[in-house]
Amino acid sequence: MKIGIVCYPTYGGSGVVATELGMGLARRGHEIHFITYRRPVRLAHFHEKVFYHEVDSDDYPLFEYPPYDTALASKIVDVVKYQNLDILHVHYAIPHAAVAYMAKKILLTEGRYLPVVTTLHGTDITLVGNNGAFAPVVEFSINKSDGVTAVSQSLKDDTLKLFNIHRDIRVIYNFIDFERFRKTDKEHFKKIIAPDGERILVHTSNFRRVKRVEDVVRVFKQVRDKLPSKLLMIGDGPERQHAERLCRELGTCDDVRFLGKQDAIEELLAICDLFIMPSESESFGLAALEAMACEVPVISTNAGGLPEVNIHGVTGFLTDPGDVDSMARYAIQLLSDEEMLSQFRKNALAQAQVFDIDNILPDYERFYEEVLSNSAVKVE
Ligand code: GMT
Repeated sequence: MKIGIVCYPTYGGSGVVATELGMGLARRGHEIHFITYRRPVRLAHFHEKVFYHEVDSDDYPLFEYPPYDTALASKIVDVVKYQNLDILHVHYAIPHAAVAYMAKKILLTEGRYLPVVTTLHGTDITLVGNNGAFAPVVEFSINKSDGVTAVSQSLKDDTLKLFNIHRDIRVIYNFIDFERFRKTDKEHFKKIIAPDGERILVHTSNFRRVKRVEDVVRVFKQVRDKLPSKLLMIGDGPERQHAERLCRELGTCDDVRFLGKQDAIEELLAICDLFIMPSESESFGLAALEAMACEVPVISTNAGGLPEVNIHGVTGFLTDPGDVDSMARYAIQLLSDEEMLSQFRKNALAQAQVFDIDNILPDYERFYEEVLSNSAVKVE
């Protein structure tokens, strides 16, 4: 198949999933055309079946806000026509699903039907999408897509609850590539971070409010009061400065390292003992899955789709959002019991294997085929 992929090219989970999906589909013989405003961060290597089309929206003095949506729609029309795409897969509803609808309408005037698949990732529904500023367009463009997927059952349920949707939504989970995410021996590196054999806790995110990063610091403070330990904070975003300030207030700075954005996250996860994800809302929790694939158990909240990934008492523990004391209690329990920790590491890996890229990618292929066979040319 010739597949167009539209996504955010940044460090966000939706862009990561879109890029890994495209690369995986290319390895399976499909021709993939990424259409974005910048080369996606994980699109690092050349592949003969992968193409990248950059959207450039000209800066003109009249525009206070450059009309990106218009530029993207024009680019989609151009790529579909000249690369002869079979299907377009857009990731994150805003604005991609609406833009895809516009491109589809333009192509219809030329007698060409473009089947569009929209994948809902989380905040496009739970935080941003149901905000009055976007809701009518999100609802309309979900209903107008030829196929819609959600990354967890929880996100599907939320979508049906928050919007008036009269079409099916298929759950296709996030996935993990074990070629990259697996535990490797990084003992030398571990000695630098934890020279006296301290336990290593880790958090990775885009440090947005929804991630509750200050809870990570508070949990760590309680753990470190009981056990020699270190904390790695990976990623960057608006809440980072608050977390750093809190470290100073709590006197934990010597044991906390803010590493900023990192490309080789798997190398850092390889030395960690426990992943903390205290999110207020989380449709799936790809970062937790990446940790589990590297045999790192997870303490997370029970928000959104997290219980579909992290199994309480098996691969880690779940608490209500904001329940820092329970998170700390579970962390101390797990990190002070070598046998339990080792069992949880194995369980985490086994659960991560359910989401192996080789299991999930065929679901997308089958879904594309279904959508293609259901798509009939219709001019509205
Ligand atoms: O906030 C993020 O984690 C980024 C965000 C995105 O859309 O870029 O991630 C969402 O999509 C990921 C991939 O499907 C999911 O694994 C994350 O759980 C989801 N984030 C939230 O729901 C907050």
